[in-house]
Amino acid sequence: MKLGIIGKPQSGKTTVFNAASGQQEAVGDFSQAVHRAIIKVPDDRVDQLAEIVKPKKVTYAEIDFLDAPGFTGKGKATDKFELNPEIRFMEALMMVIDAFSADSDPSGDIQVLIDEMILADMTVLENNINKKQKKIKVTGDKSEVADLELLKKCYAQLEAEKLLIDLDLDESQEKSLRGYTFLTQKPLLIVLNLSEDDIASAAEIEQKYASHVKPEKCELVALCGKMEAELVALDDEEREMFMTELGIKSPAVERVVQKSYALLGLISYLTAGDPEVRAWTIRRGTVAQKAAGVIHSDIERGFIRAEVTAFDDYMEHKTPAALKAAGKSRLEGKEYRVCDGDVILFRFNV
Ligand SMILES: Nc1nc2c(ncn2[C@@H]2O[C@H](COP(=O)(O)OP(=O)(O)O)[C@@H](O)[C@H]2O)c(=O)[nH]1
Ligand SMILES: [Mg+2]
Repeated sequence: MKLGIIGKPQSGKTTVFNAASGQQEAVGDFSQAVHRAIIKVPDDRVDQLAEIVKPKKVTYAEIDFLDAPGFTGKGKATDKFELNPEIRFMEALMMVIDAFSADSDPSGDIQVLIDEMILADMTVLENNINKKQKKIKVTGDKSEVADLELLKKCYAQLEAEKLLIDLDLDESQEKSLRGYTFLTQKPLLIVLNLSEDDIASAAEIEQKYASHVKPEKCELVALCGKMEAELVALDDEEREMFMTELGIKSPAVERVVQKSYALLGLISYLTAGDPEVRAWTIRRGTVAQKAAGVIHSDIERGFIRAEVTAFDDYMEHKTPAALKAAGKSRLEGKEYRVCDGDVILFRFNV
């Protein structure tokens, strides 16, 4: 999964990036430096499974994380407005909002950034609507008309200050829009970057902004990026002590990762082989044959069946033989919808 950070300059993007990735990139400067990292998705189930199987290798699900500045924070295009093109290829966006400085205005900033996203998408649409209109005029190609209508519908949506993700589209429409990589069509995770003094009231602050939350479209987390970045730089023992002192159970970045997962409708299934215990990322509702393709296209192509065990059953019976004896390991066909936490062994033939 690819997650890109956006936000006003000095809102704490790089700070949150550091906190989530364990990197130590310079913060507080106005450089337009681009940072990237791969984050492991913390998953208790992977750890527990590894304790039983004792594999040579343990692999968690991963998120590609990109900190690429480019928003003006003014809600409008300027001469300098230059969006990093990579941001367009992210599957979801994380919007970091300054809620720490004395004169912060989180609601205002959220609106300003959404305006900027809308504007960027309208620019792309204008260009493409013009091109298509010319093409239809010159070639008389009627097959492009439906596409043109769709682009116009998108434009009207944005003109009404609404997001493309809120449009009701059928599958073929979704598909024909995909190539434009519109910003407002991406799921959005809003991170309210709190001051140290507000850490204890993070939950209430999230409640206060709950109106922004739309399932599978927009999520919101409140955290203190600065404290989180300090936390991740400590060793395990120090971190435990520090967290107890502050009265927090787990670093907020773990919740960030989990919320981004939920936002994209992602789940993990697990494999528990001899060399490796591993979590694999799929979209909720993915069928077994497609899920196998995440491991290797050969397994998808040569799919025979999936031997599936629920995670809790695996923990109870512990070995494939015991699972079979207890009837807790089932054979599923290619149309089986994989569940979060399923432990799967694929049988295939190529
Ligand atoms: N008090 C406080 N300051 C923060 C927090 N997050 C970032 N800052 C400060 O805000 C400034 C800008 O941070 P930076 O991450 O570089 O912002 P960016 O321009 O969005 O990447 C730095 O001086 C940070 O130390 C926070 O959670 N609390
Ligand atoms: Mg930065």
